[in-house]
Amino acid sequence: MKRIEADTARGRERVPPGQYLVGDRWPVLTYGTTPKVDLKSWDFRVTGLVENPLRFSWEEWNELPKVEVKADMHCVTSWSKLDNVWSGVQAKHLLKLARPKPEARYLSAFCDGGYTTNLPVEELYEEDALFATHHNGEPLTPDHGWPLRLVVPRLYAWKSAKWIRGIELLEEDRPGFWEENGYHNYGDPWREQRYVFDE
Ligand SMILES: Nc1nc2c(c(=O)[nH]1)N[C@H]1C(S)=C(S)[C@@H](COP(=O)(O)O)O[C@H]1N2
Ligand SMILES: [Mo]
Repeated sequence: MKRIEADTARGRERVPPGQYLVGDRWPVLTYGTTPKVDLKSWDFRVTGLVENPLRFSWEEWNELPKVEVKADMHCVTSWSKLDNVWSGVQAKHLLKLARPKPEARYLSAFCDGGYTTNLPVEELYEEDALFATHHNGEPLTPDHGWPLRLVVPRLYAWKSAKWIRGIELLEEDRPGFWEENGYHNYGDPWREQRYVFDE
């Protein structure tokens, strides 16, 4: 398995301003309740502005090549958890399979339970962005996103959608759940882009 040590901070201060460390603890941050997921009806889709729309059953998903990514996690509510080892499918591998059209500049991630979040497409071409099934060698627990979550370590963790079921590639940006409810549209922890009024 390919191993990636993410320099999520890109040479800047490792812990972004205004964050504190939780050590080995891993808080659960969910709006609402943990959805029940049935692997028999589960699928993962790549839709919208792609040359090759994709749909995977759980069995098909598990045939995809895996990577391991070591990365930090920064929640907008100020906790950070360092050195998480995630494993799963590298996001850019999936994009290569789906072949985004030139006009696809944004994407919306959609989840069981109805949560959504938006990202510029280039964020999923970063080495450390992945769709993770495992954390520190163990399958994700239901509260942390089992069976699959997106992990985008360079941005605040609300972009790391749990229980993800797919991504839709878009020409125009489409704010997700928290982005519609006062969080910053992009969410760079090193620029403290927490809320809509932060630059
Ligand atoms: N589907 C879904 N994904 C989500 C959330 C959520 O409420 N629903 N919360 C986000 C927030 S605000 C954070 S900080 C992280 C927390 O992940 P954790 O609960 O595994 O620590 O998940 C993100 N992904
Ligand atoms: Mo968060």
